[in-house]
Amino acid sequence: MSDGLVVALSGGVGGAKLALGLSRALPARDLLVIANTGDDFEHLGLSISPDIDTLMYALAGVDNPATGWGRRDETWSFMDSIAALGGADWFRLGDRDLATHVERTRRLRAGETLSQVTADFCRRLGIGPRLLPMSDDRVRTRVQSDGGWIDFQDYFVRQQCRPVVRKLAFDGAAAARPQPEVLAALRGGGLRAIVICPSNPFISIEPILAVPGLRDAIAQSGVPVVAVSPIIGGRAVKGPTAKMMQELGLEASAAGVARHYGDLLSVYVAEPDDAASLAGLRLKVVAAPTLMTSLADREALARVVLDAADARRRAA
Ligand code: FO1
Repeated sequence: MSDGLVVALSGGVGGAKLALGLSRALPARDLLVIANTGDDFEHLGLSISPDIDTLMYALAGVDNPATGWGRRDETWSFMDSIAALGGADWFRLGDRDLATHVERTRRLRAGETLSQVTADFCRRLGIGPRLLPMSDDRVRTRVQSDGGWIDFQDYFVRQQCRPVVRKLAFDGAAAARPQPEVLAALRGGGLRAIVICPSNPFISIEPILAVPGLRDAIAQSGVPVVAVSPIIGGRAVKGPTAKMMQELGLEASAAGVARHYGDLLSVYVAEPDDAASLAGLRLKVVAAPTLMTSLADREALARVVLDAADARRRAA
């Protein structure tokens, strides 16, 4: 008997930890993960989808535990050879990971959709839950800094998030069609909860919400929308979230993130110390440890999220 479908929105590393926790707390058929594709880019002639791959490797248990992205037990012969040839080596592509990009690029050129490629890769990796892109259409996150507009991976990796972020844009989002299965899942019956994983709200979750139809489908789903704060004590667990919030003139705190999501949220899960600062918000706040270092942490936080959603539904 299914308790209903859980739909999780996620970007890369931080979100993937909770997605893995959810995959261990739920039957495979009861979890659908929507991946951000705004980070995607063409590099060395390859179509690269970092957040899809980070989620895929995490769900398959083949992720690199040190970095959170790319594969474990990696070798770097390709990168060494590319550098020797004067090619770009700032975006590290391991030899095992390279196969994913080469085969995805080949299939996309052959006319497959990103969803079809992702579903087949997940099947071959033995992943049970559904992992789908937010859209099969091209969406590209761009960062406006003092020197002009920068492509996302150039900002995030090549320039290591140093540029000051003045504005973000999601090129193509307005014309992008929501991935059909994703939209059907959000609009269909049988939903239990919608989870916003602790990814960067601005560069990982916002692009998903910018795809026409998705934010409304979430807002009108009639089920609890539970977000986990990506900020602990004013600092992002990983990545540029806090720095970006300051640069965007927002309060870099758990409360600042909750305010950013606004009335989309029903429940917000944050560290006990941060939960106190959230008291003023008209939002159900659940205090819990949100730092996920072990697999047990990932599962525990997933259960906190699911329990909070179920409690919310009973109270409604
Ligand atoms: N992030 C880095 O900071 N440095 C890298 O060299 C790098 C390579 C890379 C390769 C494949 C992949 O799927 C992700 C990779 N990432 C790298 C992470 C990626 O830039 C970010 O995870 C997302 O785009 C933001 O969440």
